Amino acid sequence: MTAASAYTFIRYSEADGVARITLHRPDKLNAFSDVMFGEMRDAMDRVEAAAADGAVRVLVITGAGRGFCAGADLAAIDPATLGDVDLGMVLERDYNPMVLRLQKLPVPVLCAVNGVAAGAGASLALAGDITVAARSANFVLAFARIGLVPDAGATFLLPRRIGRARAAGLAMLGEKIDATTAERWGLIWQCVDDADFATTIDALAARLACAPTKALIATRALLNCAETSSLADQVAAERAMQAQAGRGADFREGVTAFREKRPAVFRGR
Ligand code: T3D
Repeated sequence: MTAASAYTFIRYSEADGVARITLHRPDKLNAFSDVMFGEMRDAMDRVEAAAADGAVRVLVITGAGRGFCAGADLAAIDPATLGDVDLGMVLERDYNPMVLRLQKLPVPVLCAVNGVAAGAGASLALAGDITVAARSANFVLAFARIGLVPDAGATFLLPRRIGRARAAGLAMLGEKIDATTAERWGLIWQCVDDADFATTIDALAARLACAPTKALIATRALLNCAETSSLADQVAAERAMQAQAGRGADFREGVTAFREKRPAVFRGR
């Protein structure tokens, strides 16, 4: 079943268990705007609603045109108000809830980085569960170039993915790294040739749409709490999550399929 709808600055569709949000402001490399944030909130409401009845089991986020997302819309800033606007409030209202909510969605989030990901656009690219980039894409922590600090979770995610030295280099020098380097450094899961990008994303999304969704979401929660917990706390958390997974229909199906030497058919329960 396919359902698609157009907002102003994003496109949203659902088909075969896959929800897709396409940032759609290609002439501005999909820079964020107030309207886009509102549309993202609405789209995430829809993902949650569709996930509740099992119609959606993965969310793909990508960009239209040659960019993934260029971060904050710098053109929208009124030069007369520079220095007067509380950017902290802007983060609190728009960026932080978006990033935090992505990590709370009941389905895995696949960020498909089709082109440049800059500033908070790079943060968004890292905020999903799995990030795959086209070889021509690149990542630039552009914040220092305009006198800002990295935001939207970048200072949390970057050092954990690539280590402090590389995180500091990227954030303080504001240099671009290409997708091949991003993969080599462990910033993203995979970099694929442009010609294979769309099919790779579709195949990965289809695979995640047939995965044991609840177990994947519990895995995300465990990976997230591992960032700050002790080994003792972490094995306790694994115990609790595994107890839950062990009662799930997908575990029964997984073991049955293994014994019957056939592929498992997971229902995400
Ligand atoms: O206020 C708040 O919201 C606080 C939160 C801040 C979070 C942040 O994200 S701060 C960081 C903001 N982003 C940037 O600083 C990135 C700015 N863009 C660039 O550095 C470059 O455009 C890129 C490295 C991303 C790509 O370079 P390139 O050469 O491939 O493309 P381009 O020619 O620079 O850009 C193409 C068009 O997109 C161009 O428009 P034009 O001149 O053809 O009409 C350019 O102005 C526009 N564009 C690119 N980035 C933005 C943008 N328009 C508005 N805002 C942008 N961020």
